[in-house]
Amino acid sequence: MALVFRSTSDTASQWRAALEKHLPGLDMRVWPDIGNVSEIETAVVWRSPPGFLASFPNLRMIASLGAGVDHLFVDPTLPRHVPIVRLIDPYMTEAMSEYVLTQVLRLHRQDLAYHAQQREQVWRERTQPNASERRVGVLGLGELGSDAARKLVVMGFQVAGWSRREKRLPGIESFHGPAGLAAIARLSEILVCLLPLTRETESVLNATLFTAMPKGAAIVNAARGRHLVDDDLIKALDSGQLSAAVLDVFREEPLPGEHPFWRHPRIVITPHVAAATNAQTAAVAIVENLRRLAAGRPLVNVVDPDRQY
Ligand code: NDP
Ligand code: OXD
Repeated sequence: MALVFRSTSDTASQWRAALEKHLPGLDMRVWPDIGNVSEIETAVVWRSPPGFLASFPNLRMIASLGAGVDHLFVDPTLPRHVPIVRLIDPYMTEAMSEYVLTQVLRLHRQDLAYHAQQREQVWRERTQPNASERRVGVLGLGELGSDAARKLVVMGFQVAGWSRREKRLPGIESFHGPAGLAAIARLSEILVCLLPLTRETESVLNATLFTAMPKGAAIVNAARGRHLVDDDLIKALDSGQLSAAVLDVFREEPLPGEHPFWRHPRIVITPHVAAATNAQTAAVAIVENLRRLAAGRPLVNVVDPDRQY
């Protein structure tokens, strides 16, 4: 069974070493040296161009090199009969929770405002609530969102979460469905987005949501750039409706030099690093599915193509 590997980052040699550690003798072909396309049965990809996956007539599994699979659904020729598996890696989950905790604590402790004061050499104490007085909302209670929400509870925050289906998680006030979105927005002083990008969640971070949030609230978007309506964010920050935004993901990446986010004093930018894929640990999840495929056993972490996540 030959495997084709194609990524936008230069990680093929790390992946070869990581996969061969578990599967010595693996026939891994790195694009563009892929040989006979009819020999390819599995594809391990990140942002492959439209048409690439459809070029393998005997494909039996598509594995995403990330947790998100929106990069696959933008391809109109995506072979719909081939199962898609996504990455669920405890290492990545921990990394995302570290990011969320870091950014929520920064916002909670008014780090941006103190940075601005430092630049102006202003010595002024700001009113500081405790975590137990701060309400944090998490959009998306999946692998990543539920871990981050749980750790925010441990930090003492009042935590609420939003999912598609109803959920019960200890210590977390849970909302679901379209009506639940307005409810969680109303109470979230800090709102973290960890949703998959689907036709239902695109542009969910918009003017209506920002208006529903408490005045002076802040957002953290570590999911996808297309969850956010960029102009709506700028307007909400400039009007004071929102006080700050931490953004790890953008509609266009790298973020173009002329984009107003770069220079906005109340926007913090990180370059899509919240939870980078780690070949060593992620290979374990991919190998598990390669073994299952070879043995004719059901795959795990399979994406529902209708839901797009
Ligand atoms: P999961 O599929 O495990 O979880 C998705 C969650 O979103 C679920 O709780 C799901 O609800 C909820 N959801 C989906 N659609 C809706 C909707 N229409 N309304 C309300 N809730 C909805 O995904 P992960 O937690 O593994 O990953 C989330 C995203 O994080 C990825 O898709 C990716 O885009 C992003 N990501 C970003 C990284 C970065 O470095 N910045 C790194 C890794 C991932 P339900 O539970 O009911 O199904
Ligand atoms: C992912 C990502 O989806 O890194 O894994 O964005």
